[in-house]
Amino acid sequence: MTTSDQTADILAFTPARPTLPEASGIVRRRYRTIWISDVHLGTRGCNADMLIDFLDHVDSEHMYLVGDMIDGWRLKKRFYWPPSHNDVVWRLMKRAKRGTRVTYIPGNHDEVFRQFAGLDFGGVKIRRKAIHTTADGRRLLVLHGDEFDAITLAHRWVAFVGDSAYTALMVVNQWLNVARRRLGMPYWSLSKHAKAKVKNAVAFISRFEEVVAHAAGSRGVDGVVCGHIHTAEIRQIGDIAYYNDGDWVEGCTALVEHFDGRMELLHWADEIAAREAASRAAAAAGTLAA
Ligand SMILES: [Mn+2]
Repeated sequence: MTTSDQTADILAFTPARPTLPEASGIVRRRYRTIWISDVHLGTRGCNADMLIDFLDHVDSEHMYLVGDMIDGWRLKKRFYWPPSHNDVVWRLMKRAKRGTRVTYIPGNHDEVFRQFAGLDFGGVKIRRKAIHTTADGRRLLVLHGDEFDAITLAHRWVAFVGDSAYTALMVVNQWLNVARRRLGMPYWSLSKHAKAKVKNAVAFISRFEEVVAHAAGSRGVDGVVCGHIHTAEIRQIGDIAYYNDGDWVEGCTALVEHFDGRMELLHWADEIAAREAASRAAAAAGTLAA
């Protein structure tokens, strides 16, 4: 079975209804734009449950899927596609149907979709890159970021992020965090420890950010949004605003644009922890009142 057969299968598997229905009775937070990437559907490391929670709590006029949404490399080795991964695809397709302008920019792990660049699928525009104009009139180049692997060597960090030892670590991380949540403890991230394990990971990452910003500058835009290195960031580099929306393997972050053009990184594990703390406080107050 080829990767593109499997890709076609995934799209065919996407059911009329999600296994987990969309959460009802939630007033969704509205943003002008949402960027997410590096979801790696088709791997055990993917935090699909947290992404589903995110998708059920937010809405936007524009949405960019900035690559590595599906991990074709991993799927080729071993087919792994639990119902929650279908639910993510279902929710993204549903948004496009509801009128969100969705642009999908395939990355290196889902490069099989790059052959469809220029086409529209179910209201989703597939492109190699895009220009997004913010509410305050800034032009942002949106691309995945693997284009710069050869120059930056950041792929050494990404290769570590993609290898089986790291994936195993992430599975442990998930179990650990399920346990921590049951105990009312906040999400604990392994990324600092993981980065310390790869010699020069921090140098690769900052070099990547500078090379991408420089490339954006030479294209005459005001900023750049990318993913790929699983390191969320908002950083001014010379005249260029550098934005990285992070990942949903470990960081569980999204980049959002508010209606005035202001940009923000959302750390969804922190948002869930804050929501749960608030509901515990409300329950405790209710108990006291009664
Ligand atoms: Mn990538």
